Amino acid sequence: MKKNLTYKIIEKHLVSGEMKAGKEIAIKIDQTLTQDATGTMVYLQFEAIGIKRVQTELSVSYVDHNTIQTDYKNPDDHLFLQSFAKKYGLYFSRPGNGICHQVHLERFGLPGKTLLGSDSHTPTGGGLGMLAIGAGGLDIACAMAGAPFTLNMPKVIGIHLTGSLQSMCSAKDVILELLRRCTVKNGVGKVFEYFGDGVASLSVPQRATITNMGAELGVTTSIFPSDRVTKEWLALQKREGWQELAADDGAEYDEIIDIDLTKIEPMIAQPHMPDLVVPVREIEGKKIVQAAIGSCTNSSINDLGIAADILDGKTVAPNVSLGVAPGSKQVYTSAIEAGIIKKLVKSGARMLESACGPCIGMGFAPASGGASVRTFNRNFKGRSGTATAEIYLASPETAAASALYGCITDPRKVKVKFTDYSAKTEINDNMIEKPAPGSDFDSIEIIRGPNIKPCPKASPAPESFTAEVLIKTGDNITTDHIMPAGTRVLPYRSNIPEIAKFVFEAVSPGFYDRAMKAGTGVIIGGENYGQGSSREHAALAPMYLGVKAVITKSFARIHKANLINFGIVPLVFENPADYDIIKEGMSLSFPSFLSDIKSGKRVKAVDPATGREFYFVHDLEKKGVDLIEAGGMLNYIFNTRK
Ligand code: MIC
Ligand code: SF4
Repeated sequence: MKKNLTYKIIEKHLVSGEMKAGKEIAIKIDQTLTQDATGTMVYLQFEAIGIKRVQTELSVSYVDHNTIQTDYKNPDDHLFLQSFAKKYGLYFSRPGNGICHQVHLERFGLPGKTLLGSDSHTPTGGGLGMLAIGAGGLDIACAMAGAPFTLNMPKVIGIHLTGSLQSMCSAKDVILELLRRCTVKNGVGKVFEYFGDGVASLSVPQRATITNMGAELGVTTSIFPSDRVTKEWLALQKREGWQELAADDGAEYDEIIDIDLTKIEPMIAQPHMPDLVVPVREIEGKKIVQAAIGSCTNSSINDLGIAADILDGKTVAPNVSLGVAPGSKQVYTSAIEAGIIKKLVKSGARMLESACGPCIGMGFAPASGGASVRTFNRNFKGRSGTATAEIYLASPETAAASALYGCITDPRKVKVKFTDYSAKTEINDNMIEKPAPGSDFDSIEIIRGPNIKPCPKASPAPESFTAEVLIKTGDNITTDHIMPAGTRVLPYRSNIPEIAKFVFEAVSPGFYDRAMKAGTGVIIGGENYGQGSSREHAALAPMYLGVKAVITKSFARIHKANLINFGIVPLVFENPADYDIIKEGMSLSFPSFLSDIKSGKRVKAVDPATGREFYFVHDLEKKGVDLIEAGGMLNYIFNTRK
């Protein structure tokens, strides 16, 4: 059998299961990463599991999401994370050192390794030939404790690249084109593996832009081969550990998608979904109030350099505020040395911290009703911090050209000769703390501020219950809808009772009060429920509010796993027409809930008002059933240990 690269890496890491698409497998995890907004819960859970030191080859704790620090909550989290890393054997990337995915790519990622991260854009590492997967925090805690990661063996889709990009067309346009073709929901259960002659024309950061935003396709991960380009890039980073990795010639793929890079043109995602993609030329001229360059998708030195070269000697349009956030301290200092920052600041750009910032609604929100062109990866409604804002996603070329002209602009109208800044890379790891050496870890004290509350546990699954339908949503509900982020909410990531008050806040005001009153609830959803981020708070907080089951037409991968980890059953309508019959506010009785789950795939519910029966199905395998029965992963671990 001619093997694809994904197959080869999984085979090397396989702990159990059969490598057949859709079958449950478990793989060894070499590296983990967390960021602060998900990390505090991960480490509280790791503490609860009770292992003394991390068991992976390498685990890194980053601080990049909550860096605004309007009060004690965020800095308290940072101190907790820092002290935790020291005690348990992790590297700690201090606030200011940059966005986890960019820093991990630069400083830790290695071809052929598996990486599990508590952030959905962990597949950025696929740009280096890693098998890098985003997951919920509890899965990361378990991987750090040495447990293999369980997933369904994905289908592998070969993305066949030919040709090379034309001037002003970029890697971002490639992934936007794929989003246009495949949409946000068709990647579930798949890996996108890139191959073909076109690969060599893309740099590692360009590849990483593509694999990063594969998250928006819903794929398990995306991966590029590791070739000479990878080797040279790692050498630039003064890193060792390169190895050549590629699919066998003529390798088998479940499907092949052809992309001729030469034909790619500037693309843009319109509000409010990353797959509402059109060529930039089709919506040229739309006035904007803001442009932003950065985020884990496009914040490498060349991304900033492109903007600087376009804006060099000119001034940002008077109606536009341009924000630039370098992806890492390394990018920032290198860009200073290369003169990029000077060009940007002279043109009127506002330099932002090396952090997620506006991508997750932490500052730099657009004006009311304003349009903003961002090089980011998500444009869900309200995520920017302004409910009425219109967020467009595009390349650095398009964002900079639009900032210059004050309206959405096809960058091909700007004539610039770009400099390749990658050789300017300056290395200095002084903001990365190494795990403490020695053996007196017990004496290291964990610093725990008042906002850090223990992770709540679910109760074991009941045999029967009656629940209120707390909400009925449409398709493509994101985790930002379920558990919003931004300056008001993110500071409570370590405090579930408080953050639970924000569940479905914008979609269904009063959800929290209804859930508290009902005591036991279920959620009804449409297709691709829970797409977007890996935040387990979107499962943990509903669990805390008494949600026992989420019943949908289909689920996004990470959210579904998070629900199971916290003892909430993900169910799918056996008869999709029942979606129209079940209404918000009605009751549903589950007369034999646990027995149904354990004995087969069908769960029965009854409307007590009419006696009408409904059937829902689950696809849990043995481990999933055990987790539900126990009331989630933490209970399961404790029970099996007894
Ligand atoms: C995001 O981009 O939505 C986030 C914020 O990075 C999340 C993680 C989180 O909610 O903390 C993600 O992508 O997983
Ligand atoms: Fe941070 Fe945005 Fe990337 Fe999420 S998508 S990790 S918020 S930069």
